[in-house]
Amino acid sequence: MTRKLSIIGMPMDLGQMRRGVDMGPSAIRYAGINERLKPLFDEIHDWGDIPVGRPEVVIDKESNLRNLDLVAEKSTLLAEKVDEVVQSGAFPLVLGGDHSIAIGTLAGVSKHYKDLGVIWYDAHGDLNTAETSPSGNIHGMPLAVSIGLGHPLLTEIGGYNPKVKPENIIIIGARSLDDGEKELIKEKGIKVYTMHEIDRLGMAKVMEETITYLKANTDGVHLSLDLDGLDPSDAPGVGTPVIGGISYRESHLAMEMLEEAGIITSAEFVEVNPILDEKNKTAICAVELMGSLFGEKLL
Ligand code: NNH
Ligand code: MN
Ligand code: MN
Ligand code: MN
Repeated sequence: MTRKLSIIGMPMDLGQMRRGVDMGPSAIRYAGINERLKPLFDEIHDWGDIPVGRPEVVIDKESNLRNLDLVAEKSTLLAEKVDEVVQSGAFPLVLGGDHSIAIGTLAGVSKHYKDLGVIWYDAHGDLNTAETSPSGNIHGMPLAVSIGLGHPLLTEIGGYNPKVKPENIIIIGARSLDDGEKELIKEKGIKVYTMHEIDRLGMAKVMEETITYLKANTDGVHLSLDLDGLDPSDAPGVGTPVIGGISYRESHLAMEMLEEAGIITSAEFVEVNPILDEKNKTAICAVELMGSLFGEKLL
């Protein structure tokens, strides 16, 4: 079977307030994604960017959902493209953009699976709703949207809802959870490996458990990797850095174990903000992690 990769850029910064993350796809391409992944696939097609433009930001104080209409509109475009890519038999790799882009990615991917698993690699839970969000920023909400919680303009993208079952989600790297998110995690029984578990068990054990669980319970797995899951010393170019994160080496191990297990069926790398970065370090880190995820070997 020919191994095909489709790259889709989603230059959207509307899910939060720090502009610059819209340049993430450019920064990741500049870091050499195409050349790096070329030896690992039979075919790579880079579709370029979904047209997001640079619309004026709108703050809807009443709904506590910043840029709701625009995020919904642009996410729908992404969902359609991702859907098309999955149908074509290629692996969809989406480059962000802030994490609100996951709403569109999951809307495009999840209809192709009965039981989609999600690995949410992030310092944050992204499980807020308008009611619990401290910021009104939609990039703090995509995982809640994927389980059907949030504004219908977001949860209904793609015409079906929910996209993911709470029991099919595993969050890795959490160390900054809002009160409402903590409650939701308990209420829905969402599995979370916080930094505490990663320190205590080690990344190898965390990934073994994650892989065993997802293999047994899902028929496809989406990896949503927020670069702020890593420690800011390894990935400084992110809008909301949180100290005490997953290391560069632990992250490579995680990607290598996922590759060995062969369970990942779609992926996105988000929150790369070159304006806040140091010599494109974070985009380079993203590309290196992709190398491990798609089968680059040390020897
Ligand atoms: N939890 C905060 C919020 O809802 C921060 C979310 N920021 C992120 N998430 N970068 O990954 O606004
Ligand atoms: Mn996130
Ligand atoms: Mn985050
Ligand atoms: Mn490696």
